[in-house]
Amino acid sequence: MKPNSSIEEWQLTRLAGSLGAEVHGVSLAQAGVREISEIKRLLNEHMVLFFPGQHLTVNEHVAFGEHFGVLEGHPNLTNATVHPKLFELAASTGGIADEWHTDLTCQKEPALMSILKMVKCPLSGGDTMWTNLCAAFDALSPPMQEMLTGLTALHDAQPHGHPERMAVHPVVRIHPETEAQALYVNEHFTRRIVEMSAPESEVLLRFLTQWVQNPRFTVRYHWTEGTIGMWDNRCTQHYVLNDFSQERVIQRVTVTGDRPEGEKARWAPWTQNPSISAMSRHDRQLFDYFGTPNAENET
Ligand SMILES: O=C(O)CCC(=O)C(=O)O
Ligand SMILES: [Fe+2]
Repeated sequence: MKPNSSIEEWQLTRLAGSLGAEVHGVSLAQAGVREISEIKRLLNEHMVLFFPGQHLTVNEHVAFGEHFGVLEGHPNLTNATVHPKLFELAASTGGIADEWHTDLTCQKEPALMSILKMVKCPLSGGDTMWTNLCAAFDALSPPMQEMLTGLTALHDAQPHGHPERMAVHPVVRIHPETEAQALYVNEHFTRRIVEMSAPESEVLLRFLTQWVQNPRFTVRYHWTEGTIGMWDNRCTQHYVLNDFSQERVIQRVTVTGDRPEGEKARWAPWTQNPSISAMSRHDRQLFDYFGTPNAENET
């Protein structure tokens, strides 16, 4: 990569109406304070950014990530062979994230940002899609918005074999920097609306997790090797298209997050109104998290 041109000379192309931009004219390996602060500003505006042709080494990738905060390993994947702060996903060993998700919302403090290097990709297929969770929230009707801001949801790591790893987050998350409201539930990790009965929760979650997939909120990116993609996990979800047969390998660093902020729940968890019946089995996970009725609520 050529040395950095001045920020005024970077070329930025928006990739869709809702989110996503590709940036040329910057060498991420040489990014200093001014470049990093401009990248943060652009990320707040576009939510996901792509920098083609960077070809960062593992150490450059880790160093670039460290400009944005403390890096964390992946709690559910043990691939420390490359670098303790970087993990690799290869399609041939099942590393295809073909379900819509925000990274690691099963944690109390979900990752703030993920920075991916496309190491090896098929010539066609294997694109990744992102969706803008603020646009998805804004497009809902006022009564739906009003109800959702008073709810919380339970997330778990069941898809990674750890249903006992749970966290409760607001259904509508307030972005700490832009203060925008984001619809913060996803089909991979979100299991239950805490304040609703199981059948109500199921219907509402199905609607919301499908709503965020509406094409008008999304961008789809076709990768080339050496591209760096970075996204803000506080206001997006993503999905990998499982439509390829050749090898696809990514390496990723993850910036540690903070506790998602939102309005306080306006209703008690469903566990506060227990009536023992055939339906009670659907509430078992809520009891595991909140304990017996009237126990202190952690959220
Ligand atoms: O492979 C990709 O494009 C994204 C994979 C993914 O979900 C992630 O790195 O968080
Ligand atoms: Fe992901």
